[in-house]
Amino acid sequence: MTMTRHDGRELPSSEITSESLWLNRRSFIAAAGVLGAGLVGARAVAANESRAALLGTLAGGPSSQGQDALGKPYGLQPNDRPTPWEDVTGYNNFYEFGTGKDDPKENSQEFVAKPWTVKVEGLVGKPGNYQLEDFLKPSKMEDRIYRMRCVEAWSMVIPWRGIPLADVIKRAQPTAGANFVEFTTLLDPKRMPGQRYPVLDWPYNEGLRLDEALHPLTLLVTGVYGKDLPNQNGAPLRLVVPWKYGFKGIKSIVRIRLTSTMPPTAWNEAIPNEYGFYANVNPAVDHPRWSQASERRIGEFRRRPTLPFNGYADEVASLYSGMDLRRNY
Ligand SMILES: Nc1nc2c(c(=O)[nH]1)N[C@H]1C(S)=C(S)[C@@H](COP(=O)(O)O)O[C@H]1N2
Ligand SMILES: [Mo]
Repeated sequence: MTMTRHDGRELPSSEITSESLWLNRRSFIAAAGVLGAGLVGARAVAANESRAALLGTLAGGPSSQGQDALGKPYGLQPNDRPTPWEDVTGYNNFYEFGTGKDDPKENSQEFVAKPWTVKVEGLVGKPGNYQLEDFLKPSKMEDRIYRMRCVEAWSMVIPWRGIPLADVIKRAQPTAGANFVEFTTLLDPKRMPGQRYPVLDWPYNEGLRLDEALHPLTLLVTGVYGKDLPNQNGAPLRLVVPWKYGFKGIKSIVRIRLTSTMPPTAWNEAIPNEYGFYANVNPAVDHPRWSQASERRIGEFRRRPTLPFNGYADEVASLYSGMDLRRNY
């Protein structure tokens, strides 16, 4: 087996860092304690079930000793352990490849995420249509371990690799009227079989307020566990916003557009009373159909309390001062 590194170099399997080595190298908890955690409750849903039934299945999406871009430790909590590779890459939400948790891995194996182009457009002084390699080249790759809390009340701890979204936005030079950033997933039903079914109004789209997009915790991700993103995790480029529910982390991005008004977002359009634009992790505001007060960490059996802003309140709560977070869910 060979693996292409993000700089394009082919790595022989002897050079591919195994999960356990990778963890040890970073002086994380010995991988032994992390492995062996089975999956509970994974449920496959046929891709052609009725839209209502499918929508009903979306109930849902963590700190370390790392340094963040703010220059201070944002640390995993002492009881946060990186979720095993098998779970991070085998228990997924990516409806373009089916709605079951094991569908994305199973149905995305033939997807080829190369070559890939990313458009940057809208209210910017420097729009562009970039080959992914050129798009990434000016930025420094960073490794960040973030908790991910799905709105379905499960969570993981994932070692991502990527670049600050702020780099990309600043390079594009937003013009005076730019207030929001819209992201769009590839639309290609030939390559993304789930798009042949009207589960969502394809292509999947997402959005952030400009200040959220510029926040140093917000990442454009190209890798996980030091390897290129597997297809099921959103290859070759996806968003990660750790204080928001997982559905904000749009996968396989082909377009980034700066806008003056709040952009439409896939889940908000589908079920507006359940999924808002902000989608900040908030244990005090329940989903209409289940509690958000606690979560199941994949691989663990006892539920744990969900933290405001998914544990990143010190970094991001000030973005929302003066806002009613019950109304702006
Ligand atoms: N394009 C697209 N992006 C998506 C989704 C999707 O169905 N399509 N699912 C979202 C949801 S609900 C979650 S929880 C995360 C899951 O990311 P992961 O599978 O890498 O853990 O991806 C998000 N990004
Ligand atoms: Mo999710």
